[in-house]
Amino acid sequence: MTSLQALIFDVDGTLAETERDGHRVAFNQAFKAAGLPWHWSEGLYGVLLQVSGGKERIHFFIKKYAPPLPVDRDLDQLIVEIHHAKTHYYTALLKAGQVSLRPGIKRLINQARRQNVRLAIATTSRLENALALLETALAPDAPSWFEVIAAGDIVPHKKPAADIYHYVLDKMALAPQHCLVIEDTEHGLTAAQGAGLTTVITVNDYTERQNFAAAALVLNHLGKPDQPCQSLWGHPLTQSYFDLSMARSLVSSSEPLNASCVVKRLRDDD
Ligand code: XBP
Repeated sequence: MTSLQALIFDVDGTLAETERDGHRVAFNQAFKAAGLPWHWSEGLYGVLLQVSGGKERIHFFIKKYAPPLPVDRDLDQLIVEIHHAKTHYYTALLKAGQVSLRPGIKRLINQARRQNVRLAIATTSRLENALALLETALAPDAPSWFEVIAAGDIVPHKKPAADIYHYVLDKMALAPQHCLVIEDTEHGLTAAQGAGLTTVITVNDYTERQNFAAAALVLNHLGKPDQPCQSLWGHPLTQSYFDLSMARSLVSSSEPLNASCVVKRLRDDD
């Protein structure tokens, strides 16, 4: 039987809804500060999200939409500067407490820590952003709970390439069949699947229409006592939240999801 040894979390959209009111807002602040008349609306940002990584997203925007550009500037250098400023605005937003965790994230992480299930992060975003989110939304020492925090340019190819997940597996010296990934996008699923990892998807407004046929389970969120989750694809749920017993069932070859699980009572701080 295969045993669950680690949970690997994506960050943006999975740990917290960071894209629309976080990254997008910070990009717009950086454009304004650079004197550029660019604005990424919520709708446009949904299109731009098909490209992972902030610098790559700006490149894609310029190529696809040909916005006004300063004539006397090196484009690559300009993008690096905008992205640097954007990181500053984004982390300031997190530090101002603007972003909170999605339902059930804190509970699942706490349960994993209590049961010695190892934890890791695999994100396309910059390391500063991932650390700031963990520190502000989870706990000041939360980064130390994660054995590996793989972020941004640490690998040559961002999601949907599998590089970031191969990197995490390598660092943790784990085989993919002992891990479960929590993701929110098709790109993330493709990346995890490319590394042979079983994946649970928690959708959000930007990703709910994407193709998650390769996921083990698709939920609206992980669920918590006063906010039960719903299964959108995979297995019908017989409990109101996703927990380690379900994670174990998903990675185990001999234990399919138990349809007779009962709703459990959770502590409020879970
Ligand atoms: C989300 C992303 C990132 C952020 C921007 O990554 O695609 O590009 O939107 O991050 P993930 P940076 O879902 O893998 O966490 O500006 O720091 O690149």
